[in-house]
Amino acid sequence: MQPGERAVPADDEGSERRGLARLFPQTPPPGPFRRTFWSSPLRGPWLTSILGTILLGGVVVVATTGFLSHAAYNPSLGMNAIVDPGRDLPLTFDWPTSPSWLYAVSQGLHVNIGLATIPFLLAKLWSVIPRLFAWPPASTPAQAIERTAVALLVSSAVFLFATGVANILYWYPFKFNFVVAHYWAAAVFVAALAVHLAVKTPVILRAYRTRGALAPLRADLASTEREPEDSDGLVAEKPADPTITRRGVLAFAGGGALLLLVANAGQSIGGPLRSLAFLAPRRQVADDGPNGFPVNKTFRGAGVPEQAVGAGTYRLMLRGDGGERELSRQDLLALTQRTQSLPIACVEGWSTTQSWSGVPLSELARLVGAEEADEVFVESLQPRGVLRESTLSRDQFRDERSLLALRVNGSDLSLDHGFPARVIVPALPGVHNTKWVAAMTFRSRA
Ligand SMILES: Nc1nc2c(c(=O)[nH]1)N[C@H]1C(S)=C(S)[C@@H](COP(=O)(O)O)O[C@H]1N2
Ligand SMILES: [Mo]
Repeated sequence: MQPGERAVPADDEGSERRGLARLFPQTPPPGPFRRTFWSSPLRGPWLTSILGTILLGGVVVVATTGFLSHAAYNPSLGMNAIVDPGRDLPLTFDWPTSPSWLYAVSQGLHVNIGLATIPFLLAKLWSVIPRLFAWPPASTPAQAIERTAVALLVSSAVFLFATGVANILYWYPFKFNFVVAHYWAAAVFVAALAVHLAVKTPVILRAYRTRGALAPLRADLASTEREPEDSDGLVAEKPADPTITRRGVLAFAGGGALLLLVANAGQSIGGPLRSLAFLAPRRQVADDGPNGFPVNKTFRGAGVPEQAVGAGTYRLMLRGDGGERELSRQDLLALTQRTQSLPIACVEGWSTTQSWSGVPLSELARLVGAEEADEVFVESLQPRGVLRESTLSRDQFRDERSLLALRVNGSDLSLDHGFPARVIVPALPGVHNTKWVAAMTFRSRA
């Protein structure tokens, strides 16, 4: 008979097994529920601790920048928030306009560190997989609560990474709204992680204290032995011979992380690295002229009516407390022009810095006596979709670098980049740099 399959005489049952354990048959079901099924000699509290520590570093960066991105959308303004602001978490603040690269860096970290974290998440899950089949599933109510938190932690983590990767690939195989689901899953993840850390910190510290924080990495294959028996059941009862060292496991996961970084980071960093990013959807650009930088949604894709952008027909509608103005593109070109080097930084993690020229938004506010307005509501000629509008804060439209851009890199904007006019604001998420602007309404909040 195998250890862990010990059969206890029936009359012993009541006395030996207490609490919740009595709800389950004493003998574990066959297969993965038996401890002997898991035979890797590497598993144990130390290996799980080192993988967990690296993973923690990654998820702290990803969660922080994730909630920062939500704040950067200025969810309290207009319809910026798809997550209902009434039921939002109190985690937002006035998103600044400086430094202008703030959102590009924050969101670049979110996406790229997120990708690099995936191999460590998989390695960590592999290291604890016997726990998934622990028998009985819970013996005490405290254990049941802890295991529920772990179930929420694992499922929210898998959900967040899977939906995040799908989103950066512009692939939507699901019916629910990505932003809402990703946001609330993140809230569940952070809460479950807090419980998990509270429970596991003593276990981690004990593993580092007894085994040495890094000492087990020094063992070569011949001296790779299983960890001492633990109460969590991670250590194999009948270990097989090792086929890889513990440092080999870390190097394998680290190599995967590096590969994912090379495959994607170029579209966030730009320059020659962009073409190297072999898995990044925004690594290629259609032309190499002044408008040769990534396009998120094309003119055709957005369904902007062609006649609306013609020289004879295009009018920008400006509204403010001090009146209304209608301006043709010629009128706009006759106003103060300023040139600014500013990034477009998309929530999907790619960014690109270009030299934009156009009319300062503060100048447009002045034209309709709206310098003191609280916000400006921007609408596109694009007929449909949530991306056809955005609302900018007062600090954003009053920043002297904020432009209604008419030209880029010394040429007229291309149709795909928003001709006749588009918004460019420092540190603003790309999505709110509205293209094909039709109207701007400066307004005060009641
Ligand atoms: N009207 C309109 N404006 C838009 C979009 C859009 O789909 N429609 N896409 C936004 C998004 S998500 C980004 S990242 C930037 C990308 O600008 P680009 O296509 O010029 O690179 O434009 C923003 N402006
Ligand atoms: Mo975007």
